Amino acid sequence: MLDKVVIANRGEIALRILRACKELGIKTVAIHSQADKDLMHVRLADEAVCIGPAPSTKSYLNVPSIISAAEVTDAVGIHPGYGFLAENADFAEQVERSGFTFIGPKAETIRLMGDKVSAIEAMKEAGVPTVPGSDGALSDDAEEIHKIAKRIGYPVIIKAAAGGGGRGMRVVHSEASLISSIHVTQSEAAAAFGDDTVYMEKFLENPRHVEVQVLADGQGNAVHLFDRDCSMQRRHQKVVEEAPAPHLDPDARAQVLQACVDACIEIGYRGAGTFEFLYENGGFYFIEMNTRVQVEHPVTEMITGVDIVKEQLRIASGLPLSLKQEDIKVQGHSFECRINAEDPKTFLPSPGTIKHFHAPGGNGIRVDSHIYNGYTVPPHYDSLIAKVISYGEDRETALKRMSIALDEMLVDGIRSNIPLQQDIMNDGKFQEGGVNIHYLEKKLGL
Ligand code: MV4
Repeated sequence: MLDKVVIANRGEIALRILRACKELGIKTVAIHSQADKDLMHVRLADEAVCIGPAPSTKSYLNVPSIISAAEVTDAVGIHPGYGFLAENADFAEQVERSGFTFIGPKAETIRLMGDKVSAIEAMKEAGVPTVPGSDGALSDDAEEIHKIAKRIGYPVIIKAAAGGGGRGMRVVHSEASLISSIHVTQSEAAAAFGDDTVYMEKFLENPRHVEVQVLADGQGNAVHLFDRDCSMQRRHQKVVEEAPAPHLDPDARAQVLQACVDACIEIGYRGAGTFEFLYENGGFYFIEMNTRVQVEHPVTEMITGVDIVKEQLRIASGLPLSLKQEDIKVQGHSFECRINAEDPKTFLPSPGTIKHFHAPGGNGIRVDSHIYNGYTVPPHYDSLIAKVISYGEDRETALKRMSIALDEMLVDGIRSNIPLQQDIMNDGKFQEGGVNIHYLEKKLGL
């Protein structure tokens, strides 16, 4: 097992990683910005190193500072969490070149998945169902582009190869605006990512966002941990997630789960990963792969009993997967509500001091949070302050427990989206399950 790990993140996920390390007997190093010296995990870690000023570019994104922190503390591994440097292939490479273990996939895998064109190509090759599309980057031959769009059929969507997570996309409804839309997407991509490569897909109008969690050891073993539905989102920010994804076609689901496992083995995947799909009319269409632990991983942990972060640490230690697919069963249902320090109506961030925090509890409730009475939410980072996770033997029970938990929860001194989450739990269509990615924005009148 790894002897000592640097936790290269902050907030709830830093605390989540710290707890997993402690369970495995791994020593911990918290690295933090000047604004984050009072974070919960900084107090609880064996050692703490301040790596720079508040802005993330000077701290959590500062690669030399992070590697130096690992050097001066004699750490052997670095866990990137999510966000920040978690999917930066150059970072993973530098970590390994400096003699440390990057807790995640090989740098080349991160690079393969970071380029959406190569990711889709690799997955299609491995037998994962993809969206009908250009099968590669678009050339600058207008005639050829028009041919591709005609074959796919309008509407189509133009996406930046270096984009992902909703950045650098444009929907095209007819031939008239195709070429100009491609040019705009290309210049935006060049400005945002320094890469103007774009590709084309059929635009699916009312899909759900369903994703598949996998674990692989890079030694020929891989398993899936079933699926999650993350369709409840606003402006590409997930608001509620659940596992398993409700009301899926059972045959299509079984096929896609197996395809994800096969693809992991095919590409030699290592670590935890997520295959993102659009799900429409009973079919799955791969769009992207995430090569990190995700915010919503707890709902999968609740229904499978597998500790995903501990598995990441075991895999990074070189241990073969101990889990067998036939031993992993879905038991019950789980929801996650993301609690943000933001105005529930305007969605504007609401940093400040939490005068009073009361966490919900009871049967089937888990709270992953770093906040405490008197904690000040800094304005410099994202506004996630807690994840309330519910579990029940069925979906209805899990939903009921979530609703009760949200009523119990108290966050005083700053504004939070708890009222919005309560609204969602009371929504009839949400209660039925299976709403699409546009549902929440329509409900909010966006
Ligand atoms: C799409 C799509 C419809 N058709 N691709 C947005 C984020 C990025 N991961 C991919 N996204 C989409 N790709 C095709 N061919 C609709 C979206 C999309 C979306 C996807 C998942 C969750 C929320 C979304 C919100 C708007 C658009």
